[in-house]
Amino acid sequence: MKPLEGSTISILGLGASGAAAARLALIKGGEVYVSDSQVEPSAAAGADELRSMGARVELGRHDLERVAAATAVVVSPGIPPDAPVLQALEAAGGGWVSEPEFAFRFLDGPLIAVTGTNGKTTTASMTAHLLQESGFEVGLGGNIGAEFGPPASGLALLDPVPDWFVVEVSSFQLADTVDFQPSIGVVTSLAPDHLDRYPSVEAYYGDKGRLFKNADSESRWVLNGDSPAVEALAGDAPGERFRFTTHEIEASQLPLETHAFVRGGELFLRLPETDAEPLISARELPTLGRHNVGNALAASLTARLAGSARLSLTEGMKSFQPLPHRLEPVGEAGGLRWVNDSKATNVAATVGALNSLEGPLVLLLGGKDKGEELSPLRRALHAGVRGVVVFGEARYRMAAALGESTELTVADGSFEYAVDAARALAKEGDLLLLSPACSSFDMFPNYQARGDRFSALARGES
Ligand code: UMA
Repeated sequence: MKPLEGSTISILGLGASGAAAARLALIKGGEVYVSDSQVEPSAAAGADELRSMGARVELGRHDLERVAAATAVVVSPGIPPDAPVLQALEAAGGGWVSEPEFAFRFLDGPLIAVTGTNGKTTTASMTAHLLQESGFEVGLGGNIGAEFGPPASGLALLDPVPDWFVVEVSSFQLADTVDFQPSIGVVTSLAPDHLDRYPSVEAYYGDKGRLFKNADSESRWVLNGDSPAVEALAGDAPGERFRFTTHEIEASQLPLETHAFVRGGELFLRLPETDAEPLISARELPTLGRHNVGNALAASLTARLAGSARLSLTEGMKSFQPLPHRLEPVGEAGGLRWVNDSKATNVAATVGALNSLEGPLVLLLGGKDKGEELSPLRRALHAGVRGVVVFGEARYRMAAALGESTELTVADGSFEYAVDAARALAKEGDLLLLSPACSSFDMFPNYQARGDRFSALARGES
């Protein structure tokens, strides 16, 4: 008998999560009702396939009676707890679970769950890559997005079952977990975020903290040792803690509870009762920036705990492909090191890039103006920033915000014209950084197209 035979499963939302959860529920024998408040949700194209598999799919409304009568309700992460359907369900005495919680019930192998405000996608991808390089079969997915892997429910259908599941989980997905229990849980960083959905930072951290809800003595936790907020999140949860720090630490001063660190520009691991193991020099990492050193330490520590050998970690780190459009080194045309950070579509992301890169660099800033407060950009301009070129719709407001804090060019022309202006400001060996702090829609269909154009110029294409 299939595990969900005789059960009715109601899936709220027909995006990537809803479609994957519905497939899983159908294959496991459940009677499935999928509903979405929109008439044309993002995965509407999959509705016919789900119907052909036996699901009842309703677009444009949720039938609360059906939802409330289900054995289990699976909610998509984009549906906030104050959505009318959840409010009504709560009022009717019903509960719901998140999509990764539902998937977890069918994951037939050990799970690494990676969360954190920043760095979770790179860390999850690198962990999966390092494990693969060590000969493990890995299923990578979750919040990470379709470009890199399926939702957790898609992983639950992998055949054969991989040696490890590596799942990126967001706070929205941790929110409605019950039994979710990773073998290894990773927290890359913690900072205020998503305050459009959460009433307070504490509420956001509260959902992140659910990673530790089912901790037991077998649990292993990889934690950012530089973040008191991460430490507080773990609290007194049971399990063994492994911490990484991006600070340079002298051998004599290395705290016992630090297991991944940097010494003399080199990344090291040191597991309990073993000597320190050198991995790779920070300069040899294919990823750029200080925060990516932290991500590499987190990923290598996690992969080591999951069974990777040291030598394969070193090889794996060298062969890791940086994620596209995120501080991605893309070429060296004109003696400059071109860095595509086109995914930085808001001020905070660009400030993060600047904090992470020492320079010398020339920054390309601009695009469609989202009306954000721009003063943090001015404060983030450090001594390594040789100059800034502002372009696109936001250029005049950017120029006004930066004032005379840097060598500034206002590019009144095309994207290519702006890139040429940046080249003119730069000196041999500089980083040419596209980290625009704006969306791309004034000049491109999306941030990927903007990054692709920049990468083509970096390769010397016209
Ligand atoms: N909807 C209803 N009823 C409502 C409100 C909304 O039916 O009352 C519907 C919407 O019309 C929509 C669906 O619910 O069709 C919501 O879908 P979704 O937003 O959950 O989208 P998915 O395609 O399932 O994508 C989600 C994650 N999106 C969000 O958390 C917002 C994806 O993360 C994730 O890759 C995917 O599940 C698979 O796990 C994206 C993301 O931006 C990449 N995540 C945030 C982040 O990383 O910061 C959290």
